[in-house]
Amino acid sequence: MQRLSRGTLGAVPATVARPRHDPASLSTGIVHLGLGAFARAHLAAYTDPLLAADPSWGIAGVSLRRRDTETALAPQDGLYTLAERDRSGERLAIMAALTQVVTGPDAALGLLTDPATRIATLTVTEKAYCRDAASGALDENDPEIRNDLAEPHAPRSVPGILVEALARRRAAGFAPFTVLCCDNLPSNGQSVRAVVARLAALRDAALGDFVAQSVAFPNTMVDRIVPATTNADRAHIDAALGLTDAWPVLCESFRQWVIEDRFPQGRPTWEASGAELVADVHPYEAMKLRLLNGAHSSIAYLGQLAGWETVADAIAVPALHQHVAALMAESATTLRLPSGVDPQRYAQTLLARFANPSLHHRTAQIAMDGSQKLPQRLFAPALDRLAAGATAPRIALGVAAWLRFLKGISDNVAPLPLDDPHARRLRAAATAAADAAGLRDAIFAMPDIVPPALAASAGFAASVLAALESLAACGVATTLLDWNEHHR
Ligand code: CS2
Repeated sequence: MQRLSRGTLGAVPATVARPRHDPASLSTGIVHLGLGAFARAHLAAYTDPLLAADPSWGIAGVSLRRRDTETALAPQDGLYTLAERDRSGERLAIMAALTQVVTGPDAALGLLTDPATRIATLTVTEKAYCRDAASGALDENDPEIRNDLAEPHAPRSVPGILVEALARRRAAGFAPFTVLCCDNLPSNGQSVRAVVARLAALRDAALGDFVAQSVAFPNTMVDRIVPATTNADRAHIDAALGLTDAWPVLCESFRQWVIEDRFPQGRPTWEASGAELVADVHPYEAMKLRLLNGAHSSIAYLGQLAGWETVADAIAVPALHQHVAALMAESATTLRLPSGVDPQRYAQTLLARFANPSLHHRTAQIAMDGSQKLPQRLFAPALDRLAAGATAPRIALGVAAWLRFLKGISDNVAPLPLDDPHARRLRAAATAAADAAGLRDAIFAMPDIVPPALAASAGFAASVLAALESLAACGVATTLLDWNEHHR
């Protein structure tokens, strides 16, 4: 079979949507760091239809470490298939928004210092920002950050690469690019600004002031469920195309992008693709992180313990469905909702999206990097509930499931691998704990992960302990029934 590429685009069947622009006409206006499946299903999908009108917003994609994306997509001229799946079926489209696909910090610096680059977009996952997860401050002890302070011109971390690129542009008299974080961090623009400005200031006070004053870091809320591509997906797409596509991306048809409109160097007209450009992203972002992602993480840990492989498998269990709905209702009380949004409708839509049977979104995928995700997904709404004098039993169950997951043994005594930047420390503490209280106390004593104010709440600690003891004694299924009966 021939490979998908510019030269074979003509062979793509008419049932597959093709780009309306000539891929060869593009120039690079955006440099994207972290070219994973999510960015290819979200940023690229919003940008692709705009390129016929303005080909100067092509995206150069950079993978910072692994060469596998470049190996897959460079021979395809950056083209790949996007498959949107829902209950009504599957729609395929060839995406042609990438001008090039490269690997490594040097390649990133080369692109970021090109004066034609006006926006640097990022989906590098939470841990790549080298933040202290609980406080959000730059982790100055992170080995990569120490490296980037010692060798500022050969950076390895994401903050280090951004600082060095901004410093080189400043020295050359080029305007800085806008930094658009598309990761699920709280106040993501502000959060990234804090770590980048701090690292710049540690290098040189004037550079720190420049980053803080002259670089725009708009906040955004990004949303689309994009499971990792499997070999079965590849085979399916190849058969549909009649061409080989080494790395297609599958996703749900739903998508949402809310962006703070602050782009001093201009931006694509993303609103023409359905993005919402607003003055204040926070209400959208908190709603999404606490309701969608908070539910996702809870489902992931409960699902891993119970042996539910995918989100759809888990949400099909009535007791879990009921628990997730109650969890969303609990967390929703902490939100300042965006105007015009009905939280119940939003929650219903989420439950329907989770039930999408064609996505095969694995609970193991979502369970990764819990130490980086739970602060904004579960700990923050729990703290807000406590501050309002309320309890948080549904959130406590998700936290307990995570704690038990850290021990690495499912209800059926299957091993559960731990993929987390703090895996060694977390697993060691969880394994050493003699009982449920010891497990909770050991992890709650890590202030860079669990906010001390939450750990110090006797009521929350008691809820977590009750959930942990129930999970240990009766497993996930019975605990859910019990929670649904006792925490209405
Ligand atoms: C998920 C997210 O893997 C995870 O942690 O919760 O990737 C989620 O699918 C997206 O944020 C949906 O927009």
